[in-house]
Amino acid sequence: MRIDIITVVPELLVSPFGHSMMKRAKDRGLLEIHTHNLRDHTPYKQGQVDDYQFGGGAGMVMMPEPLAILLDKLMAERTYEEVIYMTPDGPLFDQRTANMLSLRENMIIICGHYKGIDERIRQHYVTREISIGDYVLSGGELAAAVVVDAVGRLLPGVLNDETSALFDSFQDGLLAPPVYTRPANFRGWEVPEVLLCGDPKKIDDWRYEQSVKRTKERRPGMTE
Ligand code: 6GU
Repeated sequence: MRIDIITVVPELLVSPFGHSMMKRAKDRGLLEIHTHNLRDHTPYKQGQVDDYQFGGGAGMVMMPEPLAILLDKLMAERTYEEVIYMTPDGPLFDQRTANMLSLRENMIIICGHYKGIDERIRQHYVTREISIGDYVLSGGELAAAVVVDAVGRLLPGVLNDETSALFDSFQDGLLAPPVYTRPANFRGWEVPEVLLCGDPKKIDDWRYEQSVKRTKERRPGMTE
């Protein structure tokens, strides 16, 4: 999978992709991430990429021209399956969307800043908008990192135990059950006995019960 990220703060995207799962995905050639500094593509002086909004009001808007220039350049090099705009007013990101995006060959992700990007870019280039939750971040970069992580870990060969994504919270519409490791007795706090009984059916049943209980308590509405 190839992901091109358009940003005015490329520094924000260095660290999230340099470690652990994302590093493994890149090292194994399963995921290629290209970040593009929008300021390198503006026709305006001094790297200007934003301007005051028509109609007045506080806050700057990202101008259409630098974005269109960079998008045209990328789209002339290959066909992209998605042009995603990260924005708090987009549809909420969830596991279903992550699963779907993990099947794409490539995508462009635009990170907004200030008051966002000129509406005409949304109308004429963007194929999908994503918010990661109902709160406002100062820019789309951290949100893009969340999406890339959630999608990247689903690529075949990224997880060490390939089956483990199948048992993630949300994959079956339920939250994951509690997990325990050694020691069985830590400061007098015991691991549930059923996990030590060696009967896979009993253990599966217990985990399922716990998942349902957790989901009802923490995500009422998700089980209905
Ligand atoms: Cl995608 N961008 C920004 N700036 N804030 C957000 C967001 C995105 N998702 C939630 N808050």
